[in-house]
Amino acid sequence: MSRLNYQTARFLTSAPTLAQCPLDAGAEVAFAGRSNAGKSSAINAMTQQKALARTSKTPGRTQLINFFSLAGGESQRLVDLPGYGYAKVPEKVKLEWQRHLADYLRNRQSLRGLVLVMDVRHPLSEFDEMMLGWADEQDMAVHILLTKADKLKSGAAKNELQKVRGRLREWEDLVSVQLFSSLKREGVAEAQARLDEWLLGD
Ligand SMILES: Nc1nc2c(ncn2[C@@H]2O[C@H](COP(=O)(O)OP(=O)(O)O)[C@@H](O)[C@H]2O)c(=O)[nH]1
Ligand SMILES: [Mg+2]
Repeated sequence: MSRLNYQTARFLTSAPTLAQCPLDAGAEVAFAGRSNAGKSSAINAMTQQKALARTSKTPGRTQLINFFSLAGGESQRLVDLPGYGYAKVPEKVKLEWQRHLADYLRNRQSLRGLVLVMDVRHPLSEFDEMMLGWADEQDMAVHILLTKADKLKSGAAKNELQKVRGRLREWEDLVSVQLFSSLKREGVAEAQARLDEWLLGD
């Protein structure tokens, strides 16, 4: 059982830039991932809600930073960062997103950790590496969800997990990795336990 009740997550507000984010107090955890990796589905699975974060077959639409608060208060928040890497977005717009993302990751005081959502079949993309680079700069803890694990046989999924862990061994103090499936609701408790640590400050 998680200590925080993730089911109580409610939409708080959206912000296009760091300057428009809610008051930088309390604690928050941000979810990032390549468009279509399964980030919205992972947030919905973790909060046991069907449509808290929108899931979409036309990825890349959300360019806003979306905030959700837990337990009716504003002191613990989940943050849905804009998906990145959507090919049909013009280069200029992409660079603008990157700037806002970097600004948020570098300057948000209440940010306790980053959940990086990757499709288990295509982990550690160039964009994921960029996020890991920014997190490393800040000594920011990262928890990687290798999602859509249901798309692989169990042995193959475990193999991927070991491969990704191996490649990130250098950062094992800050980075943890797990398998996840929103469809099968696998890995939810493990991910919630990590968020508990961050949001409750232990
Ligand atoms: N099989 C399977 N499909 C998933 C899973 N998570 C997401 N998807 C599908 O992948 C697509 C993109 O998911 P979405 O959550 O919108 O991705 P986002 O763009 O990263 O927010 C949708 O069609 C989802 O139904 C999963 O764990 N298993
Ligand atoms: Mg999404």
